[in-house]
Amino acid sequence: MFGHAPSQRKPRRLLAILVSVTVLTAPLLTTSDTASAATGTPITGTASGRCLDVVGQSTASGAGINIYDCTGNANQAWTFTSAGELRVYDSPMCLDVAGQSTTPGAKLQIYACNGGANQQWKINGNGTITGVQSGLCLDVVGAGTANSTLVDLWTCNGGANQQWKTTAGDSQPPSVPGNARISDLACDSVTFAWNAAGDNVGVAFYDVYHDGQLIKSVSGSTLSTSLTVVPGVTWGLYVNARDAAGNVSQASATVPVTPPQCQVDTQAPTAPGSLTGTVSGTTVTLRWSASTDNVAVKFYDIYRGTTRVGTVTANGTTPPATTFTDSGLAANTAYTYYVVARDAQANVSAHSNTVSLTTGSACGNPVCAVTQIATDTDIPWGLATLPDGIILYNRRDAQNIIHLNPATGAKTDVGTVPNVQSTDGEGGLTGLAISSTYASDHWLYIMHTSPTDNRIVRIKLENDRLNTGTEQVLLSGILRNKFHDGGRLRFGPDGKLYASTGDAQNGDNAQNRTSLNGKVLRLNPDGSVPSDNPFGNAVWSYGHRNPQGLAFDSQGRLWEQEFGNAVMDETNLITKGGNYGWPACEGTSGTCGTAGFIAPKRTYPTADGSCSGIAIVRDVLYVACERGTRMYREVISGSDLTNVQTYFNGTYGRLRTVEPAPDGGLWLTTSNNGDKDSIPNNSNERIFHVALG
Ligand SMILES: [Ca+2]
Ligand SMILES: [Ca+2]
Ligand SMILES: [Ca+2]
Ligand SMILES: [Ca+2]
Repeated sequence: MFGHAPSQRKPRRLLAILVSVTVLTAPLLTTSDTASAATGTPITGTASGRCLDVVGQSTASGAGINIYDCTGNANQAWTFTSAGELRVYDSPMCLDVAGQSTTPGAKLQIYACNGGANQQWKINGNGTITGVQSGLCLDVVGAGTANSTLVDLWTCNGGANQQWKTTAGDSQPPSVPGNARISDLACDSVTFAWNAAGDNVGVAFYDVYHDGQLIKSVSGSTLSTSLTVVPGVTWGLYVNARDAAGNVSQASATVPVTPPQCQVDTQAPTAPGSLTGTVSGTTVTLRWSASTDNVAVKFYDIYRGTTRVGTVTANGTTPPATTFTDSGLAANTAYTYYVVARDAQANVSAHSNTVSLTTGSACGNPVCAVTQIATDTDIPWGLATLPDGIILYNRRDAQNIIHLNPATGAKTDVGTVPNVQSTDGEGGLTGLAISSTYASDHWLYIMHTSPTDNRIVRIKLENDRLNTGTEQVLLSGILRNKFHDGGRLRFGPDGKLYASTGDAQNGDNAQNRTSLNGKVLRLNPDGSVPSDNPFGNAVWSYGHRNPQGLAFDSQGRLWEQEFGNAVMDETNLITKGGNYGWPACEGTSGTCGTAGFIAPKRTYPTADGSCSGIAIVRDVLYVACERGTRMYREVISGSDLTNVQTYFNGTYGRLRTVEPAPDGGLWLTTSNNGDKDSIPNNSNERIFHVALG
């Protein structure tokens, strides 16, 4: 009866790899048992988690239909055709209602495809599959969930035994929800609404986000929802449509919202007291006593002379710290400091007392002098150093690459990268890496968003100009979205090119090893897939949400930095084929105990983190954080990160990219303005050199 023998056919995965890794189609085809690769995709019962299955793997007309453990075998591989058929097997048979019955309880079978109305089906946005002739639902008999429970037709009743998840016939995402808008803005709530998106099958859900963070998902019939918001805090709201097959639309336009305060507060905090400081080499550490406020102290601003050099921030209901470290000062120099307190409504206290401190004769600290080497009106993203010490960096929204002499600050535009399109969010011209054999081949490796996808290309830099005629697309088809576009490139000591890709705002992509999204990818320099990759495609590790940092330590191990959703971010030590848990697990929050999930080496509350780039110098990890407006220094000790220290907290604002500099120090870039839009040159950013002790 069952006949579910071990696979007589290759798993479907092979086919999906061939589709998703476009550059590799030919080589794999020649080495694979393509004749036995089943076409089609599974149809999974929501209640049972089991697959719609032809009983006994029979290919004979009249063979029945049941649910069974998903095997990837050909008797579970369905193709939804434009005629509304659900075909199975390579010599196709059709899902068929026996005797053309339209009565509840009608038997399902396979039968030679004949175009009959009893072989036509509708895959609905609510997860049901209905017969066109009968209007009845595909139904697991008796709401059973066990292997070999038969499937028949029954009156649609909304039961979970009538809901199916399938990508059969639907790889087409919904259209973009239109006219995103807000109304009824109050201090702690707002109504967010949009126009319905279209889809070839039906919109199953709308996913509502702010700034890359999923707030909630609502049903496909819902076109407005009330959101809880934070008084005084600006969010960018948007919505994506998702169909039952898991295809996610591009995002709506972003609607900014800044709720008013619930109660007006005009009373400033008390002045911070008892400011003292200690000096170690060229580093000053300040301490003071806490201020009080009628509501709450939210920030302390630290001034050196008359310049604000840092801000420490409250985290939820935890008050801000009362200490600050000012690093990278000049030697033998006197500095004066004071501190002020601020509440959430910008009431500023009187100054604390002032302290004067004189630095030592030399930097004896891990982090020494910070020198600004350039400014930019766009977002510096990928940054790399050429063999001659010249910096190249990508301008994310302006879409060009700049040649920067760090000694003089002189900048030259080496050219615009073709076919770049930002996403009114995080996409654009992102990762940059230089060929390990650059002196002879002049290749620049570039990751960017295009109008259709994210992709990795290489272009030769010749005579200090991008020769766009040499462009080669190494890997395309990495899904894009407004946020979660990943974007970092890094060559490993093994000569392979590693890339970090976001989940394109669809967590299912991260666990799908045939998807290029939510991954660390690994390619040969010519874009082909290394023969020792774990899954036969470009995927090196999976279960990632939005990784934007990659760096190798002295043992050749790969470290990765990844944005979480609303709870925590993470630093991971990447292993071949590893599963890092997203979307079930965010950092150490959620369903993280699942066998095979690899835990992060360190997590960060998103308010203290939201870190993008990482660099490793002498086995110390440096982490550049955006929302956390700081750089972490973390010592790699064995497989752990120890002696974690925070630098530049609020001194330079949001930090994007940190890279090793040729002199043993770091390059460090900011990302303060215009980094959530597609508008070029609306930023005011800085590039620093950081000397390390
Ligand atoms: Ca669709
Ligand atoms: Ca107050
Ligand atoms: Ca993880
Ligand atoms: Ca911009």
